Amino acid sequence: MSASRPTVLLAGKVHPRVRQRVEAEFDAISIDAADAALLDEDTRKRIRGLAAATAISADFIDSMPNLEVIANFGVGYDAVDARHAATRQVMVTNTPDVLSEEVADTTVGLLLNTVRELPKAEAYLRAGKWESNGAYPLTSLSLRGRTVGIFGLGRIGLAIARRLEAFGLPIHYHTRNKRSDVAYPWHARLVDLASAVDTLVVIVPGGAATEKAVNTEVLDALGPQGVLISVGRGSTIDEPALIAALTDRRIAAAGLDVFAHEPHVPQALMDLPNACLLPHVASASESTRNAMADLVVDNLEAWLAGRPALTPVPECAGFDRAAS
Ligand code: A2R
Repeated sequence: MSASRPTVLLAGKVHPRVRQRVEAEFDAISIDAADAALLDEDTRKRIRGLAAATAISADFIDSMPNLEVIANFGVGYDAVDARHAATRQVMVTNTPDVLSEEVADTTVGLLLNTVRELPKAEAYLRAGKWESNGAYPLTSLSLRGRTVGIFGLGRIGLAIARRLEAFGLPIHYHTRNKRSDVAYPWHARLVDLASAVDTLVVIVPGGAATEKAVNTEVLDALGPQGVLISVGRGSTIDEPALIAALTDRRIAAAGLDVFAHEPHVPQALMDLPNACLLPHVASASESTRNAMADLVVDNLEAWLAGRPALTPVPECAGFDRAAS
């Protein structure tokens, strides 16, 4: 330990670039899980910064009396108790913007894969069936003629909307607050958005306010031609309700990159031919994950050097560095 180097805790499976930079720039300590029992009291008192790649509870925050900043890897920080951190004047940062375009690209790919069955068509070719059985069957679904509803028109939602607009598709959206900078029709209720469209893209944050928001009522409003694409958080979808709707063909298909209990994916979903499933890869390119890693460490560096955080979460946006 060096007196001039603040102590930073690496908790969970941190990205290698976060680890490398934190070890080079700070007095680094690593633990596999965010569990206070893994640290002795003296160590807990030394910790001023935390690079988080796992859930961070209020108790864990309280176990470190001199903690000043929690830098979350990812734009979604529902696993960090930011409200509690804020009451203790602990800054929480996330990694917005640097992943928006990548996630939007992946979302369009997932949508196309879901309606045009491209992964299945490739598997058909690789299995030699093109040669033995002839052409892959025509897909019952198409992107043509669809109307898209975006649930969550924030940074990523807007990047998705702009792409799908270029595909010639009308866009509607639902958020709590109507945006004044877009002309897309806004729906005050999610169920009304689902009724107005046949393709629903879910890109809201996780947490209590959105938990199981996409339920039976919303899926039935989407209807039998409906396609659900979920790229925000698995907690936002009522998974059993979705499985039932796909099984009964009350909606046509779903493309999912996120799940309620990752990395577990219910067998019932895996068995469904009308579900297109990805292992939470929307932002998972080397370049985008490196940019996220850099933003994590840049936030730690800034805050621990007495400068404002680069990307504070809204709960901590008003913190005055000089006052904390
Ligand atoms: O509701 P608003 O006006 O705050 O709009 C935000 C919307 N949103 C919601 N809409 C309906 N009901 C809610 N309870 C609700 N909570 C939030 O989601 C806004 O339009 C959007 C979030 O946008 P951003 O904060 O810019 O987040 P970003 O960067 O687009 O990422 C979204 C999520 C992350 O939280 C991760 O879970 C995932 O994408 O990667």
